Amino acid sequence: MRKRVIAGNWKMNKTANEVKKFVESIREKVPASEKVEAIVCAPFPYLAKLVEDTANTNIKVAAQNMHFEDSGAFTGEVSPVMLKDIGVTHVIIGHSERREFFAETDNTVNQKTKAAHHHGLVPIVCVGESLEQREADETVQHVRNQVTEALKGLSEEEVSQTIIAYEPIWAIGTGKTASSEDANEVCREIRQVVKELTSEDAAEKVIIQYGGSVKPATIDELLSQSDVDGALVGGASLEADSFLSLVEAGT
Ligand code: G2H
Repeated sequence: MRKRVIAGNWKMNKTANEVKKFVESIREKVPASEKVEAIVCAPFPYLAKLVEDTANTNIKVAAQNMHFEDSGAFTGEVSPVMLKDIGVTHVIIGHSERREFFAETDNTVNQKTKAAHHHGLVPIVCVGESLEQREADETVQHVRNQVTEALKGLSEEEVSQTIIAYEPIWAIGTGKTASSEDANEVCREIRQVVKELTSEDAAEKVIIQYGGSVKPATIDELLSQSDVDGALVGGASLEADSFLSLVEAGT
């Protein structure tokens, strides 16, 4: 039985005071459960304090991006070594906003995914098609390619410990959610690619999330699908109550 993973991606939102209030209102309420893992993906300036403030709770802390190099002359970048050093456990890699606005490619996504594993961070690798690709019936091929490129050079164990987030670009922040059947179809396809690349065992273990306008009202149906193991949630993860009900849906 795979764990459900609910990750709140705050994107470029919140002040330090808002982060403090958010953590205060959820820290005792996130359930200790074998079934669900709760992660907050915060902007860099808040990560170290968040790790401190969530110690001995059931909340894990993730970064939203990182560089693949350990250190060096990369002004403005943050390395996996630094994230690990402060106690971050997960990192989002290749979110479509990074691919679109910050020139992330399948190649950088692959390098970052490998670097994350190398340093003991769990990568949450984002894939997903544009509206044009969906309308041209290219969704499956595009997502299969993205997954294949992202996982290149990873060991079977690393693949099985990767989280893959399927986020159709046309559903991100638009209020349009893929139907749970459509989401499941692509998630199933992702599991199939993982199986082809590695083994049935790795495919059974890999966590596949859906992301794109997930709300407390839509999460139950998504989680009832065979191949959707959780959600990567933006807008609806910003408010403590909403985030909590998303996590509770996974229990
Ligand atoms: C997709 C998602 C979080 P939202 O980007 O990764 O955001 O739930 O706001 O569509």
